[in-house]
Amino acid sequence: MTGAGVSAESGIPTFRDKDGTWSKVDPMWFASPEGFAAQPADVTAWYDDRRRKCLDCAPNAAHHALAEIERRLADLGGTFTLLTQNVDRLHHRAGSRNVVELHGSLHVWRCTKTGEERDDLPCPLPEHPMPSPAGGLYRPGVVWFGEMLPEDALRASYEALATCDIVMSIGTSAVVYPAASFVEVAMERGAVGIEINKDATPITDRVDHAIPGAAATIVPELVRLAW
Ligand code: BV8
Repeated sequence: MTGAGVSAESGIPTFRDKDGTWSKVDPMWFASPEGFAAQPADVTAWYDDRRRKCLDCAPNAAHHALAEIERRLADLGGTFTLLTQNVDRLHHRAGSRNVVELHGSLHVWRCTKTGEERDDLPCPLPEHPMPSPAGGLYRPGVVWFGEMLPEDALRASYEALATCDIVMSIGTSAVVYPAASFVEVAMERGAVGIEINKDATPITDRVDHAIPGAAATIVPELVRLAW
């Protein structure tokens, strides 16, 4: 499972590190249905700006190494499921195939009236907020606080957690639920738990192997040592 720390070395600010994405706005308000309802223009502009920055960034060595793990395990008849809290799609751009977007994507916009989703809207949007043809607005296609995660993403997650031999938590502060519970869900049934993160988190003392450091350094090293 990955978090914003995996994209940090691509130049995308994390959420909770100092100068992070959320040091500039109140996340519990901006990343919430109530915030969008009260300030649709500001919230739309904030997400549109983050989307533009993502498009200007490239996957880093951690993204590429995770895509390589998926390929190598497939060659051995194994499976690798990449659960990501990230909304930047850098894993897809690095070649990962079996990606589960737990919190949606900055590249998707959803009509508030019909639920229709688009990932082809111009960047930047011509106006904030962006009206939809059905007479609603296009809202960011991400999961806000207080919103359920997509059912298919939750199902794929719990299927992977129920069968994996190894569960890795990479670049996440492990504070946002239900994703923050995933490592322990897998470990409780016998998976080996590994954390790769710059700072200690609430799961650091609970995993089998806690490896402090930068994802773009450690994940490629993991691949080199394993193969
Ligand atoms: C839900 C999308 C049903 C939008 C985001 C149970 C207990 C307590 C609370 C709850 C609970 N269940 C639900 C809740 C409420 C809430 C929640 O968890 N609140 C927390 C804050 C306590 N959860 C929800 O509302 C979820 N919905 O469960 O529905 C429900 C609802 C209400 C009540 C009950 C049940 C929805 C959660 C999704 C919210 N949406 N974002 C957007 O992106 O704008 S969350 C946001 O945080 C992002 O998605 C982000 O991915 C996620 C986690 O952050 P991280 O990725 O971990 O990033 P962070 O900056 O925090 O950490 C980066 C880490 O990387 C750091 O540790 C750093 O050391 C490290 N790092 C930095 N650089 C590097 C590095 N590591 C390695 N290498 C580096 N180079």
